[in-house]
Amino acid sequence: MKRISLTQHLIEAQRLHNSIPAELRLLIEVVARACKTISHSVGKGALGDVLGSASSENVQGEIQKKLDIISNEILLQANEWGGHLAAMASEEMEGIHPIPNRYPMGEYMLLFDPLDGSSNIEVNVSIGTIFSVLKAPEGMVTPTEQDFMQPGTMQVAAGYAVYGPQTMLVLSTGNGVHCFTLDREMGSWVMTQRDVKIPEETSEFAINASNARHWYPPMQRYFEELQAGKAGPRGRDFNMRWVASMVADVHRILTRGGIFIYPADVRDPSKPGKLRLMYEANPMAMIVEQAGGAATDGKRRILDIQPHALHQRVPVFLGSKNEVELVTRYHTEQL
Ligand code: AHM
Ligand code: MG
Repeated sequence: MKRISLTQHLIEAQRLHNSIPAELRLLIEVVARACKTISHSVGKGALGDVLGSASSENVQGEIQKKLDIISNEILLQANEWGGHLAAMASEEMEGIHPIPNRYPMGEYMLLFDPLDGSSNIEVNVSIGTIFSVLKAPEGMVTPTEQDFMQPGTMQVAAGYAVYGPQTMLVLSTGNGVHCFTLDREMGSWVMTQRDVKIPEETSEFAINASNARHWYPPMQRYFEELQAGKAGPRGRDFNMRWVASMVADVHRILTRGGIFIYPADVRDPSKPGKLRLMYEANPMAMIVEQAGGAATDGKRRILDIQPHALHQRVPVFLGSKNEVELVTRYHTEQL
């Protein structure tokens, strides 16, 4: 296979299909460059003094890790000055981050989870960055939180970087999903998989089963049937994997199929699930759908959800189509 770089891929997509406007291409390249910088910091570990907790909490009341803050800063600084953005929003910041007046304002808005899977930092397990790109509403002068309240179908690009044994960037601009591996010597992103597709059938699931006793009945039923294996109603055995980094779990599903679930549970109805719609569920749902999979909140398509708050949480069921449809049916049958 003739290797092409991320830049070449984006320029060709712009030229041949006119699918990527020049400003969006610039934006993606800047995000990709920031991910390279984050990957470098992650790779330094203790040598770079980047491990451990910072002495602060984020808006969700979670203790921030040093790398959460470093990664957030890297993304903010990289994206402020290019003239392609109007505002940014991050899982690690309470409010939106409008582009400072000293820089020109562009037509896109960027949302990100700067460092997903933070609990895995110290144990040297894969972590990542997730991002989503929206267009600023027509005629917007001063960006507000309200301008970000667009359903996931409005995303013009989404992707993630996974910092694992290899650093990879997975991207969709609405024309399939393509994967790029970071060539560490050359410092460039090289396409290593084009138009990835998730198998429709799977016998592998990813869920934090330690929460099982708190789940609602449809989820309990689905899980019990998976566990029953060959002898149960599903008639086959299922394997389980849970990395506790959504990027790593989704990347596995993209590679060999599977279903990823973070359901709501009975503990705190104001927090339906753990994952955030704008920074995690929406971008991953776009990637998964573009790869032929499905993504729901148990009842509806995630990409159709009209957001009402920047940091809102949603239950997430995504991956191989047949499995996502089945567990979604179990939930909707109960309505
Ligand atoms: P984070 O963005 O604060 O790292 O939290 C999100 C992560 C996901 O990557 C992962 O799927 C999930 O939290 C793991 O949760 P749990 O610790 O309950 O297994
Ligand atoms: Mg996260």
